[in-house]
Amino acid sequence: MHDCVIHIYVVGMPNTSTRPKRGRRNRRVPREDPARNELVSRSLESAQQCLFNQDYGTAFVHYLLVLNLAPVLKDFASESFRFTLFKWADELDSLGRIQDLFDCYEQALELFPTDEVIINSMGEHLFRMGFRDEAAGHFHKALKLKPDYPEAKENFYRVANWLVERWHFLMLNDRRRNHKYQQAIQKAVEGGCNTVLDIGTGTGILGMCAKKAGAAEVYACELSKTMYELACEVVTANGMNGRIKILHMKSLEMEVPKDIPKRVSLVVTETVDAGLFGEGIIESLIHAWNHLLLPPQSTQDPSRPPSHAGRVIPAGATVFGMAVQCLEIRRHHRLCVSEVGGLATAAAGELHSPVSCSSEDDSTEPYTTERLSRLPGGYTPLTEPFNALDIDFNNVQELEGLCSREVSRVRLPVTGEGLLDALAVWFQLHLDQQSSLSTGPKEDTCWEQAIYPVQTPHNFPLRPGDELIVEISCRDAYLRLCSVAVARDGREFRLDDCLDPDIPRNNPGPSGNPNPSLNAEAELCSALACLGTEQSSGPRDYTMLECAEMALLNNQPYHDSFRRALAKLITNLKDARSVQGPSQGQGLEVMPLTDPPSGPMDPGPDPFYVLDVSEGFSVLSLMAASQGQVKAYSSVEKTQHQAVLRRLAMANGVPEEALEFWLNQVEDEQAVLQRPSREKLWSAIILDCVETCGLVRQKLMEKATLARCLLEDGGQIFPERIVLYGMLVESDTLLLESAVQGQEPTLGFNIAPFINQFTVPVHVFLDLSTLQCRHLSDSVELFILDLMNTNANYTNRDVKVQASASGRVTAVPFWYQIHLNEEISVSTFNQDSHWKQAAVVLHQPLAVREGDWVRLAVTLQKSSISISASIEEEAGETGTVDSVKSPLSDCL
Ligand code: 44T
Repeated sequence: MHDCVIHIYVVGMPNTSTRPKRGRRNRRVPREDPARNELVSRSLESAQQCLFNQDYGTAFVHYLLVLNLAPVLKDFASESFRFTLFKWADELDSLGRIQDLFDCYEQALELFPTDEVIINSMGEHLFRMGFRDEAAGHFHKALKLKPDYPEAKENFYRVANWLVERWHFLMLNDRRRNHKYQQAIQKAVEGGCNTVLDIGTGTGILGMCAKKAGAAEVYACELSKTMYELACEVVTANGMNGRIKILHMKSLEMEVPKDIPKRVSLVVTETVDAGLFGEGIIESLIHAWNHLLLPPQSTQDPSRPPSHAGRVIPAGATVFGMAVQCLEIRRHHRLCVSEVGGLATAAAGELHSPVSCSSEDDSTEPYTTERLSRLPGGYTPLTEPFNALDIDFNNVQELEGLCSREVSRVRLPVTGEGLLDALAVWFQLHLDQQSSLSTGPKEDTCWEQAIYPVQTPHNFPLRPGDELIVEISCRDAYLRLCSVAVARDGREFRLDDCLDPDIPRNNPGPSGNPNPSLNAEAELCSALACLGTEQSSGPRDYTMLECAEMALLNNQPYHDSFRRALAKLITNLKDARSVQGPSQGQGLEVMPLTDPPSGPMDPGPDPFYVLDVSEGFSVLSLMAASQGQVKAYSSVEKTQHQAVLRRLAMANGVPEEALEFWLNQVEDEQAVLQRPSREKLWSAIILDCVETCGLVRQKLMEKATLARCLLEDGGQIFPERIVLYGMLVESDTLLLESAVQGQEPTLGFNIAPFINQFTVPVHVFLDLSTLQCRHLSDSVELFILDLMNTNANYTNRDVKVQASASGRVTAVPFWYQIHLNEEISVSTFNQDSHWKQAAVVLHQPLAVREGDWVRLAVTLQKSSISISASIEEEAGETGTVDSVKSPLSDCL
């Protein structure tokens, strides 16, 4: 690329730095210039030739030259130019030349600044490289330029959550919270705090409250670019432009007088997450007290007027904790099964989820978040709520001391019987002396609770009379709670170590209570024996799995279904081969496991080739290999994960050569779907078709089309078909999470129209079983995706469904039945599932009366679904009526 850049300068082409000014003096009438025309036409020819020769880098430079010299050719050459750009960008990407890649996009956008395809594609590169905010910004821009552009729409919907997180809607819809903050701010300002800084202003709401209350000077800072821009729009729309100074920066970077002229008397902030400290409030407030706030009201000199003292809203917080048993948490954080899909799991070694408060590992988070009241299967409290911490935000010494404070230990009387799965944490935020907000599980609040899962592999039933010993500390600005031991009958048992490796691990059963076949006392003894009374012997070796991967591994029905479907396929293929006569295969790497070869010279029958292209960790390939006479290829990428599969293979008698790691062999990850070798085809290809969030994976149908071409006669894609189901519901919760509701201004401010631009019609990661909603219909088949015959698919379908009750249809939640073959299927709406569900929130609620027929127009473009609903005026025929409109073109 660099030599090409030199070429550009030689011919004097303007690039970013030498862009001609658009001033009037520079605007010349283009002259006819034969030499220039000659250069243009030669370069265009070269561009086309290079493109033909697949020399995309040179083609790209020629196109740049042509289009800069002769902008009139833009229309004519735009398609080829884009094509060249995308090809060249892919090459640069695979060469790791990231700067060059983005330079090319910048140059392309100089030429085509409003080209939504280029902007969207740049977003995709940014996204792949982990620049999610920037990527989301590009998708948003592409969509603004062309609202119907399906690729940008799909991309935007998938990432809008990073731009404007969904909780903004919840918080703005939470009137009680808004009102309490407003009151506290108003009181403080009226009491004399007249210079205010809003840290983490979001939409600008707290800053506007301060201004409205009469504060003389209001400043606000916001680190997210999108939120900062939104706050500027909102403040202007509310006539406060110039009266609130908004800064796009992290409060920690602010200085007096550079950013604000002098120290302020009030800091307002709601930079708290479910675990209180996760947004860095401790660090921000220490910095604010040291650099941005007036000194606090001192007890020695209480006469100092509030305008001369500094204070913070919220004034402080009280943190609570509680130990719980919860199957839903357990199956996402610990291995709960000793066997899955016919494979014994003991050899997997210790598996952890990435959520651990004890680990030093940077890749772990100390807690996850859940709304306890909405967890499927509920939870059982094992202790009373306990006070874990009190913190005064107006005391800088206390804030500074927090992280250097010694680890404190609390002993909690166990009040309930059950397995210890997690500590749940919530807090009360004291806005001032009078008013507070609680994020507790029993409150009617939009807040989630912080969940500190227990990661130990032991099954440890607690019972009343025990004492649970919990350590509380603050490290890296996170509050950490860790259950360390149980005191029973005067002895203390550590929870974080298993000193005797000979004692079998006692996996907690997936169904809740300790294995009922063991008598309770034996269960207890084995659990206790597993726990040392000594000091821990240091960190053990473990492998990390994502929470969804852990839940998948714990999902026995899913794996059993695959096992049966694979076995059936292999049997059919064997039968077919025996009809055709003995195989002529060569290069037979795999011996049959069940039917050993008769002599050393006999290589045995040709194996069946099975490819599993599941994303992340999957044991399906190993299950296939364990069928015998199968050579399985796994797409598991991480070395640690491959090691787990190798250990499982060995422990389950699967020969080493029966399982290979496909991505170690294919050079280019894009080429993941190809033949096992030139002369062979796959007997089965396992496609991972639904993401954990509840959406169809991107490019699924393209993959299926390709996969079909790589199958041997009688071979199969798993799944062969997926069927989308949905139902009509009335759910206010879904509305509250998707947009600021109602016509009324929020606290008197006009905010909704601005933030609602970031409304996304498809909600993901829903738990339909606990979603607060009224069902207004039975479930109905919405769409079929046939992976074995993609020609049979379509993009639009009308479905009629009858309302089973009167109400307002606000959303259509959906899920999938994944058909492995004619008889065997798994559902993504199932209590053992690692999948969540998704829902389309209707643009406008639709009022229905019981018995009405509703027509749902379902569209699947790429892999993004949209649904609109209308009342069917004509009396409907019974059942659902489909009208297939346009065929889904085969993507290859
Ligand atoms: N989540 C609540 C967190 N910021 C709340 O960029 C509650 C989650 C939640 N700006 C479900 C329900 C709920 N300087 O825009 C953000 C962030 C910004 C800063 C400047 C700083 N030092 C910071 C720190 C953060 O502040 C805004 C709010 S942060 C947290 C909000 C309804 N799930």
